[in-house]
Amino acid sequence: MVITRRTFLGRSSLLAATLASGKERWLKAMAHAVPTMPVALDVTTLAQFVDPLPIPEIAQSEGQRPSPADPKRNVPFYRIQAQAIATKVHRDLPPTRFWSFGTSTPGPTFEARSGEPLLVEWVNGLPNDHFLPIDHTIHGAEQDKPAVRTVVHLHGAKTGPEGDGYPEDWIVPGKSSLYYYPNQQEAAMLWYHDHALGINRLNVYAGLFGAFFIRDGVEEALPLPKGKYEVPLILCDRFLTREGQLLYLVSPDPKSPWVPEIFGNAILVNGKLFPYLEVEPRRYRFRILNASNARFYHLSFSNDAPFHQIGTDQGLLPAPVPLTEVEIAPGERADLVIDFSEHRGAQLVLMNQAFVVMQFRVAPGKADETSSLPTALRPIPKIPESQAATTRLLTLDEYVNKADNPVLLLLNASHWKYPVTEKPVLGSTEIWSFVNPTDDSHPIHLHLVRFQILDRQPYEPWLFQLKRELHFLGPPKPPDSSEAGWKDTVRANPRTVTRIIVPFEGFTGRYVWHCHILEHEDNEMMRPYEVIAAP
Ligand SMILES: [Cu+2]
Repeated sequence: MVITRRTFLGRSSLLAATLASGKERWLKAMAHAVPTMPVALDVTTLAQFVDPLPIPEIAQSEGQRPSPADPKRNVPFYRIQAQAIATKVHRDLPPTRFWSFGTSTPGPTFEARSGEPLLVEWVNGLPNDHFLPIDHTIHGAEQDKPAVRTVVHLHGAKTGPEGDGYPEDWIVPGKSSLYYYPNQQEAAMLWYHDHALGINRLNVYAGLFGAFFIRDGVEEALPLPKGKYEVPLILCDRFLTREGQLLYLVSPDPKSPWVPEIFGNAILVNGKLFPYLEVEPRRYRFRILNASNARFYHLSFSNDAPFHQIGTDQGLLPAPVPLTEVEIAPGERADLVIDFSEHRGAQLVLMNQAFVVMQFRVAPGKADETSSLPTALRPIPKIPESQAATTRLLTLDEYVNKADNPVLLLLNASHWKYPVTEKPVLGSTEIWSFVNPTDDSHPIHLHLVRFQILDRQPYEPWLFQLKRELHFLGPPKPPDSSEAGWKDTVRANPRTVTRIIVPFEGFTGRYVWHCHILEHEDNEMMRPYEVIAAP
């Protein structure tokens, strides 16, 4: 008999956080799930590098509207509609049905400038029925809720709470929301995506996301590759049916189809499977976004070509970091510079461990090189720990059923609906310590703010479980140099305490923090928090 999440909740104590291996459980669950599923397409049977890499179009404004912050001032107005589309992910597959913002997935890329606000009317033009499996036992997705709901969050944006895309602020087909983005922040690659409570994983899997760049003078003064030499690479993994349609896996329990994680075998780059990009033998800047539901990428070139990481979630690093592999968790961004002049006439394959991602075809001969790699990028003043007014110890909790399958994930053992417990004061700085007893790395994202990673330290989970005492098993490890900049998403690694230091700036109001594995987030690994005014 399969124990559903609901029966589990009826029988079990919520204190029974598990330490068993998440991946093993997932494989077990999949072994049961497979017979009930259509067979996924084996993408290795497809020809590789037959489609050029698409570049999402730039979002175009539809005139000006008065700013809600200052009605005497007009700001650019955009109107973006979520809608059903069909588009080819590969030359040899029929068009795939997606839900997208605009006419492509990823949706159009916003080009914004720091300090120059804009307005977006997000329109829900989707059909009334969902085409992916809703789990009505999930909080916020109960049978009485409309099947199709969207709300847009601009990940990484310092935005007022009314425009942040609170998960309960969803709208149904035929409705729209007008959101104001002040863009009072430094140059960075942000991204917009659906955030609807209880079905976020399905809406993002369906294709509802896109990139949003903020530019500023500091970055533009640097001699980095620009224009056509700066390319977004938006990664997501999917399963496809043999007919080339999106396949979202389900559990063996038809009443509760939620699965703990999805790792698709088809890695799409800007919406294409195994694309190629023709490049000149010179430097390029690649803005990489992991828009996958659950997959962590470990990207490298087939020939181990070196490259530099110059930025992370919230903008430039203090200095370029030489690498041959970059790790990027769901929600994270990596800003890379690679010099193809050392690979004239060669074909480089970007790999995710054993998976082929895409190909770069380097032209022979010589190219005009107008860029260089500065030794210093942008100063990042380190926030001293002494500046923190409060330290919060926050647990990441995973609950399993008798078959050892995860059935629920919580932050600090608290459901979404529990009263708000994290109430930082506007203008204050806090340390948040994520205590992770699980065997999964959880990418934790806080809305509104940017933060710095202090350190990660292994600890003994059982002792913490029993006595709530932290016994460390090794010294604290500072963040890697490739994540030693401003972040908005942090990998909270297994059996580790991960500490971040967060200035709460910008706005008061209700926001959320959550795990960016979307299956976790939907199944309650998300909590509201509230920035309050200083007394
Ligand atoms: Cu998680």
